[in-house]
Amino acid sequence: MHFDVFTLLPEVFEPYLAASIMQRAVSNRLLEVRLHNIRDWATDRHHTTDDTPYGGGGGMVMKPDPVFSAVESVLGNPPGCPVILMTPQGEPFTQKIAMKLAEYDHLALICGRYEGFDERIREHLATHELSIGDYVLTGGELPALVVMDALTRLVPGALGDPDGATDDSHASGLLEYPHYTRPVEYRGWRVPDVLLSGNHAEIARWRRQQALMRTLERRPDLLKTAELTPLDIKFINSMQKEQPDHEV
Ligand code: 9D3
Repeated sequence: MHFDVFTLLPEVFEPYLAASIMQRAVSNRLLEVRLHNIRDWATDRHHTTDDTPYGGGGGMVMKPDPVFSAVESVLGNPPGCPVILMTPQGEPFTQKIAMKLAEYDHLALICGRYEGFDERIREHLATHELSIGDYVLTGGELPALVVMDALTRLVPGALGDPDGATDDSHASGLLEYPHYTRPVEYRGWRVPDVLLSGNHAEIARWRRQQALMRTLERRPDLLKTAELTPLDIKFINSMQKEQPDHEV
């Protein structure tokens, strides 16, 4: 997987890339991240990358020329790979989108500062627009790292673990069951007896029920698309008789 990142703050990527599992993927030649400072393509004396909005109003807008020049000089015209614009107006990023994007071996990511991009960047340069959720950040750099991190762990071998992210495919679309490790008692809080029983069928049933309860409590929206067996549905219905405050 190869990323070209266009940003006004390339230095913010370096410590995360150097410290995380992403570094190992870089060392193993499974991942390559090239950082490009959009300011290097600003041609005026002050290397201006933003300007005031036509029509007035507050805030500053990313100028088109430095962004087009940066992307086209690195990737050509047309760029030849998807060009993803990180923007609060983009499609909400999900694991499904991550899996789709992981099919490409080369992606460009554009990060903005200021209030937004000149519309011509979205219309004539970007092929995709992504948001990472409904909260306001100061720029697209953390969102770009989030997207690269999620895609990196989908690159075969990048997790080190031989099963790796393929294990995600065993996920049923439910929240996870509770995990415990040693000691069996910590500050008087005991690990549930069922997990110490050695009865693997019983453990599997308990974990499934915990996952279903937790999903019903915290993310009932997920139950609409989760893969549920008739037994799961029976269990959920019995839960709802006890605590009927959730819509499914
Ligand atoms: C006044 C309207 N604001 C939009 C909510 C303007 C604005 C605020 C912050 C425009 C850009 C930004 C900086 N954020 C991003 O560039 C960004 C982002 C985000 O803030 N949240 C979630 N995903 C993303 S992707 C890029």
